[in-house]
Amino acid sequence: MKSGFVAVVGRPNVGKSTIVNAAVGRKVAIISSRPQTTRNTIRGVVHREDAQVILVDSPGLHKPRTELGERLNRLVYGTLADADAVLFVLDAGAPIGPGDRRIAQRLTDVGSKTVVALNKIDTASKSQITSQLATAGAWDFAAYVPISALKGDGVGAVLDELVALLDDGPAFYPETMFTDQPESQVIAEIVREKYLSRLHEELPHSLTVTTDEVEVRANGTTYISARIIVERESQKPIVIGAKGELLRTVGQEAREDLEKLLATPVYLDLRVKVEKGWQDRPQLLDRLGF
Ligand SMILES: Nc1nc2c(ncn2[C@@H]2O[C@H](COP(=O)(O)OP(=O)(O)OP(=O)(O)O)[C@@H](O)[C@H]2O)c(=O)[nH]1
Ligand SMILES: [Mg+2]
Repeated sequence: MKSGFVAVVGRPNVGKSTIVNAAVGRKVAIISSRPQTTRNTIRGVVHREDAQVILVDSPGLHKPRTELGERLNRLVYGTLADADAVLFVLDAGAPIGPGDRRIAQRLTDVGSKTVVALNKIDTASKSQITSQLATAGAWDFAAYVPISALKGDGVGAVLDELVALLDDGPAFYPETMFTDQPESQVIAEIVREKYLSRLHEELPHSLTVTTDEVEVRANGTTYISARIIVERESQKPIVIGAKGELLRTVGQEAREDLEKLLATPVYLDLRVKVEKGWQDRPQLLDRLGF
């Protein structure tokens, strides 16, 4: 069988995580309409008859403005070195810009075997798609596939192109495994996802979540305690909401997802904490797992 690791790269918000979820066939990465949703590399495992493809989802590549941003970019470029192939994602609706060119240059320099997915074709016009393909075609990568990850169109074709670039190898993961994330990370990400769509402007970037405790109690309930961390005292009341309403709604929705995931009743204890300027504090970033 063919097998290998594929780094999924591209600018923020182009749909990398949506593609990974569609290819794996279940939700392994959270998704939102805001850039910088993904903050860790997440492996999603695609099991096929003829191949095992491990898609390494990563944070969008952007001009870093904080220590966190720098770390995320380094993380992504680091994954290229270990990858057998690369899936470079473009947004069909947004003209190819300097950010895309920088990534393309990097991939060419590293000599990565690359498939380009032109995503979101469901919202782009025919002429937009043609002109994007013509521009990107100048990079001379292995294949170019127009897709809509949202509708699932073309995702199989992308996988076929990637498999063609991989060598024969073993299955790295058992068939029952779809992601490499520890449970505590999946839990924290689910809580963060519930906030992303509800907060405006800069606040989503100022928020992170850590799981402090996961314990299955004698009565079969999983007790989970998680902390929502914000950067400023003024952000705390926003995250909690009037009369605690937002915190309650987020807790409720996250709990429903977690009960499905863990197949047990869940007691979710959420607290909000201020860590001043956490995105620029190296030691704190270490502790938070970045
Ligand atoms: N119309 C349309 N929207 C899409 C498609 N794929 C993804 N999206 C939307 O694009 C937004 C971003 O999707 P994500 O998968 O979170 O993007 P990402 O590249 O992982 O973003 P970061 O992790 O922030 O870098 C979400 O609102 C998705 O629903 C698509 O094929 N068509
Ligand atoms: Mg993502």
